[in-house]
Amino acid sequence: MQSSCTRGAISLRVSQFRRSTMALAERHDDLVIRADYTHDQPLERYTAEDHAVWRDLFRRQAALLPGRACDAFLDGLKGLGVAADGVPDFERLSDVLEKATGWRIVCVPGLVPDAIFFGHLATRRFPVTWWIRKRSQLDYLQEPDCFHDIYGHVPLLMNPVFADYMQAYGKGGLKAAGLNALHHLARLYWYTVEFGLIEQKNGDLRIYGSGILSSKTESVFCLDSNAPNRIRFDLIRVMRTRYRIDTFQKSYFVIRSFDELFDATRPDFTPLYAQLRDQPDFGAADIALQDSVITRGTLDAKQGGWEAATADA
Ligand code: HBI
Ligand code: FE
Repeated sequence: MQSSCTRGAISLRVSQFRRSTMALAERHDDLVIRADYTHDQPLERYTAEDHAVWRDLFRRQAALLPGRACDAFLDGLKGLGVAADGVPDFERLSDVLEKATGWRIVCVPGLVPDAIFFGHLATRRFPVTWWIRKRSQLDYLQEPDCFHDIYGHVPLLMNPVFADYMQAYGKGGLKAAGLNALHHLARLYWYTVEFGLIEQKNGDLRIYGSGILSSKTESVFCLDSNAPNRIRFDLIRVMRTRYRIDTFQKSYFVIRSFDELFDATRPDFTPLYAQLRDQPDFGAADIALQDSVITRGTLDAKQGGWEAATADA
């Protein structure tokens, strides 16, 4: 089944984390990893094939995303100067990013524990996985790799409002962990940072979620298919909604601007978590009575035939 390339990133559970760190232990046997899980980017380890995989992934997305990705992403990508030619040097990108919004990239071996992840975001450091997928995994991969992390996430960190939202999310994560509410906050991350859509001023729907931006098939599906729901973003609604990691999304939530997102998440979430404790979850495909629906999806199991039709395109 085709799906976006990083579904495992956010659905991290302890067991999954152990499994992925064990796999990583073999891959990263002799890297010197610091207490905050960062290490130097081992630039010398990228093979010609690794660079070729980057190039192919980059070119595919570059052909698809004009007119589909939001302007802030396209501007950020251009501003960063990430090129098609191969896996970039994270330090060089960090220098450009830091001048724009004060963020830096830190290099990590893969998924890191929640507290570590949030700690980095809270201090404006974005953890980026050093390695890149194999050619056999071009379209599907459970863990984040450097193509997802750099191409999907970093361009939007060039946008000042989005940059502040990500830092606030990190601070919120540290707090949510103490309040036993991490699953609610993980849903917010999933439906915004990873799989969010935005309505631009001219009414066009565009992509800003990194899980979509780094996936060839989902970048088309999320806008063109009649299978999924597209629903206006509402903070509580999103935090009540379960998500699927094994298929294209059943529902996308649409913001009007990054300011809307940042403003919605500015208040203290402590009373919201108390409120959420008494409310049942929505399934990933459900429409709620109070939803402002932009498109109601057909939700048919074959996703409108779309997925099968384009899997190998
Ligand atoms: N670690 N490297 C990395 N990347 C992530 O996206 C990530 C992580 N650890 C935890 C995590 N995401 C999520 O569990 C939270 O956003 C909820
Ligand atoms: Fe991600």
